[in-house]
This record gives sequence, structure tokens and C-alpha cells, in this order.
Amino acid sequence: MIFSAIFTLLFTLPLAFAWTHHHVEVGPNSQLVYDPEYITADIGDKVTFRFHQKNHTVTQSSFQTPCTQIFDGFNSGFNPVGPDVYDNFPTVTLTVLVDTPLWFHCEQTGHCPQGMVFAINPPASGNTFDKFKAAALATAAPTGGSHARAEMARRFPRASLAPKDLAQ
Ligand SMILES: *[C@@H]1O[C@H](CO)[C@@H](O)[C@H](O)[C@H]1NC(C)=O
Ligand SMILES: [Cu+2]
Repeated sequence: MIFSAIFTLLFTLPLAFAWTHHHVEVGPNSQLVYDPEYITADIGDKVTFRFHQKNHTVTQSSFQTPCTQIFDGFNSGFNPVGPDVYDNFPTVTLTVLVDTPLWFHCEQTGHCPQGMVFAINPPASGNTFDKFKAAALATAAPTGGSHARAEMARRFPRASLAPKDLAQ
């Protein structure tokens, strides 16, 4: 009995410690992206987000509403990094507790509609990362779609420029 208990312990311990530490860059090179854009992770794995310049978050959302925070979900909060800061970027780490897909976005105004989204364990078919990102980008489209946007651009050239607030 004791021998078998020790045997079991010795052979299950290594598994318990065999978690992977994933690293995700948030907004590298002032791009509105997470790099990588999605990862495959096991329960117990840790994911460390490293925040670059600008002022980003990693905020849990859902496949259906990519740019909307879910109640009680993970949220890193805002991590402002000045334009002259090139090292010691702030980090936030989460531990993966489920093996179902997890969806995230950046809460900063305008970032998610420009495709700043991230996922853990997105399915290879069905609710794929590409569909999730397309849905995020679609939140930026004004009613009427690209035709209306082109018409706006023709009539109001200045107003059609994407707002580029340096602080965001
Ligand atoms: C970061 O962004 C948030 C939300 O837009 C804003 O409230 C906050 O003041 C910003 N922080 C800095 C230092 O710009
Ligand atoms: Cu952002």
C-alpha cells in the first residue's frame, strides 16, 4: 500500500509541475495587436502579457461580442507606457483554469474595432480566431457598411480619417 502510494506520488508529481509559461507582447512596435494573436494552452499554464507603448488592456470578452467585457472575466486593467519607455514594460500574468476557448480584447477606445483581440484555445473550426477577429473589426463599420463609408469619405474627406489620438 505504502509502496504503491509513493509510486503514484512520484509519477504524478512531474505532471503537476509540467505547466508551460506563455509570453504575449501587447502592442509591440506601436501596433494594435497581441503577438501572438492566439495560443494553445493547458489547464495550469501561465500566460504573461507584456505591455508596450500606448495604453492597453487585456480584457476578457466573448466570441459573440468580441469588444465587450464579460461580467467577472479577467481584466488586466490599463497599463499606460510612455512613448519614450523601451524596457521594463509592465507585465500581468493569468493562469489558465479551463480548457474551453477564452476570448480577449483591448478596452482602449478604438483598439478592438481595429482588430486588437486575443484568444486562448480558439477552435480550429466553427468559432475560429479569424471569425472572432472579423467580428471585432466589424464593430467599426458604420451602418450601411463599406458603401456608406466610401460615400462619407467622398463627402467629408477629413471626417473619414481614422481618429489617431497619440495617447491611445
Ligand atoms: C489610459 O486609458 C484610460 C482609458 O482611456 C484612461 O482613463 C487613462 O487616463 C489612460 N492613462 C494614461 C496615463 O494615459
Ligand atoms: Cu490597446
